[in-house]
Amino acid sequence: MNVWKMGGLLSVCLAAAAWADKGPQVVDISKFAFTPKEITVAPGSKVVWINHDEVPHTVSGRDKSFVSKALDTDDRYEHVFDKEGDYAYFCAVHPYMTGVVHVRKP
Ligand SMILES: [Cu+2]
Repeated sequence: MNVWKMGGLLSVCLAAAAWADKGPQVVDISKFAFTPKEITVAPGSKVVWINHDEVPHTVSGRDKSFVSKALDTDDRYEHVFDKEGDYAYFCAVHPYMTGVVHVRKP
């Protein structure tokens, strides 16, 4: 294998590592909304929701693959998404609050 090829492979590996090492993706729950409303993460990524409102909210997956308890102020809920797909969720207390987690290979 020549040096150029190795360099190319190395940068691909580094790019993949950088993606995986981004740490948990945070969704803020504030003013009765999920922000950002849509996020895209790589398989195996952890997503953390934090409730900044003074009222309880939940994070409830439409397919029920992830469902939080009622989150009080400053409570957080985390879930690791292993499989690719589009995961729509809502707040069970306020069903008009919706969001989506897209899980895609980088
Ligand atoms: Cu809510």
